[in-house]
Amino acid sequence: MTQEADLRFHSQVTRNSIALILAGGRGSRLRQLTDWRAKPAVPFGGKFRIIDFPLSNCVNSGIRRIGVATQYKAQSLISHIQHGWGFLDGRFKEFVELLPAQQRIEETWYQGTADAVYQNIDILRRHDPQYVLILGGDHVYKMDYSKLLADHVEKAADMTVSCIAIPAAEAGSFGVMSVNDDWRVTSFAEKSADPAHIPGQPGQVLASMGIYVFNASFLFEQLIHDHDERRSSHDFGKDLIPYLVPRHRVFAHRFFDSCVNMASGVPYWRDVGTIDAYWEANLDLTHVTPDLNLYDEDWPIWTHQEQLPPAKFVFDDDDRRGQALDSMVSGGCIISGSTVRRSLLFSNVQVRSYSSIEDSVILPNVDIGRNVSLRRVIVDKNCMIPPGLMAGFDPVEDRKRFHVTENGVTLITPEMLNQRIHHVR
Ligand code: ADQ
Ligand code: ADP
Repeated sequence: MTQEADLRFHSQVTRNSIALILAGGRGSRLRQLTDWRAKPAVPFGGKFRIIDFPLSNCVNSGIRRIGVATQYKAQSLISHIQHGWGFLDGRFKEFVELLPAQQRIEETWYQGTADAVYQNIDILRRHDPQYVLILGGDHVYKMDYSKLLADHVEKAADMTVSCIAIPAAEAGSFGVMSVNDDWRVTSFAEKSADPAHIPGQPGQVLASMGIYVFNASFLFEQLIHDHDERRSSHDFGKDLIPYLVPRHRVFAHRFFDSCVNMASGVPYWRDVGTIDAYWEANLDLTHVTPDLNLYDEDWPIWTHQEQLPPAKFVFDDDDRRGQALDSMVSGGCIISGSTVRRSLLFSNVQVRSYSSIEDSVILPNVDIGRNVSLRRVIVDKNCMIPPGLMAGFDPVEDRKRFHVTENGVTLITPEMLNQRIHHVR
């Protein structure tokens, strides 16, 4: 195909597609960070929330008809989408539509992931798409979905699962597949203790990314069939894919072929599902050449941007310099007479005199008092850190009030401090 014909083909398949982002999961391994918000609403990268990544991937790939299925603690997720993504409001038939679990078809909340799609089947049908792209709302990555869709169409697949090679030791949290020479899926096991290794690459398995393309009419038929199956838990990974693999044309798509971010030659796809992984992925962004490039103008990550003044670094009354080194500092922050090193500060963080912040991730709207020392800490949104607090130096002491991970990262939330900033900015 010429490049022009190729582009035309891509834009035709994306125009005929609708994306459904499953954003209902709790993400309980993120501990208290998901006590009050769904995992897709967890702030990431100084300005964003996790859901901004799949949403931006859709828009940048040319998919502008998007549903977001919400369930668990959805208030801040819904408000973020309304504020940040309201520009896709249905004009020109482009939209981001919120689909809260609302017992429209069933008298139950969404059960498995397939049920979350089934319960919106009439809404999907009404838009009459040719292809349905199903995405999780839980991962940070940049991907051109138009290449995935084109691959699906070219192989005349009924369903395509996007995949990535991962170490076999991690396979227990994923669906793992085997493929033949044409990349047709020959077996699929969800969260198996004994997954098939990639031939010729011992120690590596081909994991499902939870990203699926279906021919729309095929999806609707299969969802109805699965819904009527009493033994099914109505989950794509547990029930639907293992049922479809031996019976229909299910293909795998290599993420390698559609990944937009390959800074170090390795495709970037992060779960950020644990406090340690979350801390590491955020701090990685402060490095000179991070694995995830947020400054790429060809594949911007869109979000809800508050109108905020620039970050400010000032001397205090005792002539102590306020400074940040090897760090990222967002709008509305004020650092006075204190030092921030190797850290990521989200919007509206104030750090007062004689304080020191190192290797830490500070979420929006946090006030850090005088003489505070924080090291390897995550501070949740709206915390008021009292003067003199030390955290990240003595795990035994920290465990009395805060959550400390195996790798020694300390999580501090307003509930743990018994102090919350009340004015919501
Ligand atoms: P898990 O990661 O265990 O496995 P799951 O908990 O089913 O996935 O969540 C998938 C996505 O759906 C997440 O974005 C979550 O927020 C959302 N979700 C979960 N329950 C929901 C509900 N009831 N309503 C709406 N949204 C919901 C899946 C696949 C594996 C694959 C991994 C990749 O089953 O095969 O390897 O994703 O991470
Ligand atoms: P986000 O960062 O996702 O905007 P917030 O900290 O603003 O999260 O909280 C998300 C939602 O949970 C809000 O509706 C907030 O009022 C609610 N919430 C947070 N903490 C508590 C609490 N301790 N008790 C009851 N509701 C809470």
